[in-house]
Amino acid sequence: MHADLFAQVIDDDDQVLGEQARVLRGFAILQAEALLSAVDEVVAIAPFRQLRTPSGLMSVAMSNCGERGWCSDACGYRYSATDPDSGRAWPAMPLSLRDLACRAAQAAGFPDYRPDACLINRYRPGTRMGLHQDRDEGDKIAPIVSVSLGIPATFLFGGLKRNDAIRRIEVRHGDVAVWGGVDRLRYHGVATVKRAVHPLLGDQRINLTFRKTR
Ligand code: MD3
Ligand code: FE
Repeated sequence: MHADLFAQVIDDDDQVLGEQARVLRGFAILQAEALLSAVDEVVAIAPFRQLRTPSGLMSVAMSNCGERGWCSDACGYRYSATDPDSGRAWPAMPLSLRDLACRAAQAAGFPDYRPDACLINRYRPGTRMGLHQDRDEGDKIAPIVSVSLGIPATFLFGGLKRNDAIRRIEVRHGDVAVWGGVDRLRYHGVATVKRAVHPLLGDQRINLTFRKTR
């Protein structure tokens, strides 16, 4: 058990994906259980739901915390200060989540990170996220920080144009990806998640993405 944990923390070097894009292997592993309790508190107030987009229902289930949350319906995408399902403000961003995101951003070369939103994505085997850019945020230079928890997945990591070559990056429980600056608008996605079981999350993968939306 502890041998495996060390293997993940030490053996796998941090991965440089671009000039300003990194995967910090195992960066969140020691905080994972605290992060998941914080997520439980958020989703007790703002439950996971599958959003509709102009192109159909998403297979990923989502929630948000922070000042604003990412929303989608048949009309399009936007950030909203309120949860459209409850009409109330999104739950505040728990300090444990915010602190982890800021430390990861700093470790990847982005000091003074001030995320105002955290999108929480839940994947089950068979779930995927198609290739897209994150461009609904007002700030397109500040990094996005992504924390992977639970069963593994494959990030699809492309370029600034949809047709650029795509690298496949395996991400596991505790890995944190940070991309900002010149790499901020790269196309990316998540390949269909394979069947697996994780001791803390069963057949789920939870991904947290921290954003600066204004
Ligand atoms: C971009 N979520 O919610 S970011 C999203 O796993 C979203 O749920 C992904 O894309 C998820 O908008 C996490 C995937 C990713 C990874 C590395 C990147 C995007 C990247 C590196 C550079 C640019
Ligand atoms: Fe994205």
